[in-house]
Amino acid sequence: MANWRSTIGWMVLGSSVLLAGCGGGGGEAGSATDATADGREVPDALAADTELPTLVLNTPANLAANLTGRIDITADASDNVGIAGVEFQIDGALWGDDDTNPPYMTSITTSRLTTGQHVIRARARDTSNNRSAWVTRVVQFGNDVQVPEGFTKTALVGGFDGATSFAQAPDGRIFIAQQNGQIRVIKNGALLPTPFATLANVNNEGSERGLGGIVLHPDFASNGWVYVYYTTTEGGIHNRISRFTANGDVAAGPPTALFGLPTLTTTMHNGGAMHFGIDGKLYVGVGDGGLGAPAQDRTSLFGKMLRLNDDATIPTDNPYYGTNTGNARAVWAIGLRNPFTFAIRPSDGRIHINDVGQNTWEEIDVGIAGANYGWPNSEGPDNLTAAFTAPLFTYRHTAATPPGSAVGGFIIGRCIAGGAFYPVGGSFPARFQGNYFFADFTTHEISRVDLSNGNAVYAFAKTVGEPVDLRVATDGALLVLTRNNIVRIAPT
Ligand SMILES: [Ca+2]
Ligand SMILES: [Ca+2]
Repeated sequence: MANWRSTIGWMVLGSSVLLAGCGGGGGEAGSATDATADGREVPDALAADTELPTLVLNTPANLAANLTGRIDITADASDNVGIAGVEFQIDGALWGDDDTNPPYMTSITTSRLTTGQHVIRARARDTSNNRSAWVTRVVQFGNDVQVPEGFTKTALVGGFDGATSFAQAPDGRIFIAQQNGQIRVIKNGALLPTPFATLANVNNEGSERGLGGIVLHPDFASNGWVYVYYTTTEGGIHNRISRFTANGDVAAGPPTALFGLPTLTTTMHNGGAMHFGIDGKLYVGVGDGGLGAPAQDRTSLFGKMLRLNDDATIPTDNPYYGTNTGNARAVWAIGLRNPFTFAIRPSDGRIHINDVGQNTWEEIDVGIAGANYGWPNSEGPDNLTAAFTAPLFTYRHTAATPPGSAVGGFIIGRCIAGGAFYPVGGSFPARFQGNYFFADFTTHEISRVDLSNGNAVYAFAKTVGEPVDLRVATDGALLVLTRNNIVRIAPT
């Protein structure tokens, strides 16, 4: 059927190409020659063809859902002179060679790519190498495919009790934070029986309090510093950043408390993610504590990204250093609900903040000093004003009507948790490099943002367990931390 439509389409368009070649069909052949400025006439063949070709993508339909089996991607193209070929892309990468003969088409067996959203594009090229704009179709593949063709997914290490965050040392060891306050170490692929440390006086009431974040100092190999973010009962229940020093595979002693956050009044939205920027500063995601409004108060530490020196003193170039006082001088960006995870791109320091949503939307925000991401006045694309920095990408909690038609397309979830930039030069194929990967705790899906193709988002993988964190490992694999194990995804 698809081929038939394409063929008929070409026949119609082929006629129009002929008509165009005949000077509009008037028989006058008026375009056979053109006058130059000095009155000489030159044949058309020597005049540059600057008119772009056009393309119509016939199948699949935009927002086609639950596609299974083999699907045809079919297009018609037309041009004032002639079509040289049509290029097809799937998820931002060329799919096969140019089709140089009508009917223009390619096909894909849907089971080759992960179940979920994919983006199909086509454009035409004329005989003078002019190209049409890309024509895009956002579609959803069905089946039950959990990694794309060419990748394998393996359960690396399990046995964790409520994991929340992880970090990898340059020597390959992986440090796991458990919500109950225990820090575990994976060495040579095995979970060591003796914990690195067990925090005293941890409060892990509700589903969100407890040990929520762990990060290693950039010079960990020489100083052994391990930072944790956890809810302590000491001095009133509040979140705290403390620092251990490693002695081999265990902590040398109790941690040093470095930075205290305000007393908590609910168990919700504790944040806890920590990473070092390429500026050597410690960035910290702090939730709104279930309170909402303080996220808009730049003098409150709730609902913020903080920026600290590695000894938890406050950098004097922070955006509110001069206007805030005390610990509030650490505020770096405001208007967040629960930035439970974020990521920093090693190549240039770009920051993506994953802010967990309340009513309708999950969002990825680009980290900017002094930015206001809107919460609780704004969530996702709703109620944005000029005062708020809009998300880079946002996806709904429930499907739109029709499915895929709202911002975020077919990506659905209720709790964004885990983000990682895949580096250029890593072991993944080129089309995955430079992408930003993020996970959703509730759907177990891992998607990727194609930053070089208009931030299009494609389904990448799905795990059995609930993802809480993502990391690109030292060997180039993508590691997914779930509540009870680490899943390793890498090219076969
Ligand atoms: Ca042309
Ligand atoms: Ca927002």
